[in-house]
Amino acid sequence: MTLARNPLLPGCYPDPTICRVGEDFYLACSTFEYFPGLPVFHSRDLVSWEQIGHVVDRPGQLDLDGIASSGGLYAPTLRHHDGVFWLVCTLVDQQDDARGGNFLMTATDPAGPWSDPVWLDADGIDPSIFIDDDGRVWVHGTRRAREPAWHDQTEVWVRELDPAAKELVGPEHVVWNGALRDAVWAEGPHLYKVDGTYYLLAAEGGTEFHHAVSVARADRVTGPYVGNKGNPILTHRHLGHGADVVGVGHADLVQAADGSWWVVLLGMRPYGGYHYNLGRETFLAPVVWEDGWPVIAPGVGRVPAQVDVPFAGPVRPGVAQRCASGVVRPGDLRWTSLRRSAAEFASARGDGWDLTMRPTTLSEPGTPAFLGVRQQHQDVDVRATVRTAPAAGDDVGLTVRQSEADHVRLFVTGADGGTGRRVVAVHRRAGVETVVGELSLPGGAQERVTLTVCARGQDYSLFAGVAGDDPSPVAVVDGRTLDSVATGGFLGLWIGVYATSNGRPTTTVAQVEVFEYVPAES
Ligand code: 6LW
Repeated sequence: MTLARNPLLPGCYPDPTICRVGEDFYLACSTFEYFPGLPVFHSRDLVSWEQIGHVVDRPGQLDLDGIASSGGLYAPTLRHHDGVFWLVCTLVDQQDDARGGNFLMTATDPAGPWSDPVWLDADGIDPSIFIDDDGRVWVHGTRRAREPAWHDQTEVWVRELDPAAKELVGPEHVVWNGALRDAVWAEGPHLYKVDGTYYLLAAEGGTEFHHAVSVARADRVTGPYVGNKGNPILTHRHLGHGADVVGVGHADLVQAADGSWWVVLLGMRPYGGYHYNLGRETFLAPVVWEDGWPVIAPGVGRVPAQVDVPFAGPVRPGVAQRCASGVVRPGDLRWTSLRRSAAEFASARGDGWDLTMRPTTLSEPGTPAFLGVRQQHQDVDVRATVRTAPAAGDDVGLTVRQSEADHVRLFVTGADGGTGRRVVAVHRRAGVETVVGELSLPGGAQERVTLTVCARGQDYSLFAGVAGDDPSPVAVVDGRTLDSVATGGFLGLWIGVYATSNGRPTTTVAQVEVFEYVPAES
């Protein structure tokens, strides 16, 4: 027996999409304003996953400049046909509807390089792609209903794609509005063909507590689709807010080479009250077919904590995403910057980075000198040792980030006027900043300083000290102010390093000697 532990991908890996090529599975997720975007994972057994690259990973491929937090890259769909990987996705700019839209990228190697985007003549979000047995290609997606019968009613549309021209052609068919009356946000649609019948799997209820998965089927790809009387076929909303996993939805089906069926989907794990700081994570569940309908987690009816994957061999140690602990070195695919490549401001030095300080701050929708990783564990210590001689107003430090408006900063800065240095902790909450702790630092300007974020449940304890000395406590921040339940948006937390001159011209280079991510034993 080989058990997959849920979540498959802990931390902010929402809106999973999966496809299989022979014995190999590939999976991608949303990444919003982070760069590189759309991570691609590989597995041979659905149990252990290894990131192999990103779809959006080079300057000039896709413009994320100025995209506000929780905008950017929404809900991709990944498919494979005749040696080519197809990915459709949406670039969302919540401040400018005219920017972005739905696009198609292709690759022959899922690790990349991926093509530049081909923009599709389709509005809305959550595009998906289905290649029929006859080779015809059908794109589908969701948008607000043209004539809504209720608030937040959406409609799923289907339209053919000319695969050579990569253009939508022919009539558009509106095929679905959700299974239940007043069903909001019928989204994340995916079409499949099983034993000659077309199936539409879609989320509804919104990507929060009421999230659910529904399914419909039709004799023709363009419908009409008839909903399963058992809809929704999966939801956790009936488990209440105290459930260990909530908000399950946005599912994608896949059949393994041995004929078994599986689904990946997103869910959230609240802790310290109804707060999910790790964001929407990727989960796995088994599927069987009964009377021509998929049944998710038969006999259980919810996302299980562990999933037996009979066809999987022994889990290859060291590959699973969850084992990532210790020094996070340059080149680790977990590193992300904001909106543009970190190559603009960061260069690897040993186990760490040289960050060329920028005037841009974390509080604006730009590209500050920031590099971070997802918070993937409830209890974790993140430590960074920095070496800098900051002038007053030059900040180098650690941040726990939800968005420009909501984050915590623990940083070393030059003391006003003098040659000393101090450590300051700031909590930015809905755009309002509060200094929550300060510490004067002894020693000369070039001393090495170790900054630590110690997350235990919803207590984020901040420490600082000259490297090698016992760290001193600086502040404790309540994590319940940082998750998307408290702040809105679609993201889980990132923890990373940053350097800023707070709007002033600068040539300062801050050295991050080492960055460690160490989950606490639980
Ligand atoms: C995505 C939608 C959703 O486009 O949240 O999970 C949006 N549901 O399908 C952003 O992740």
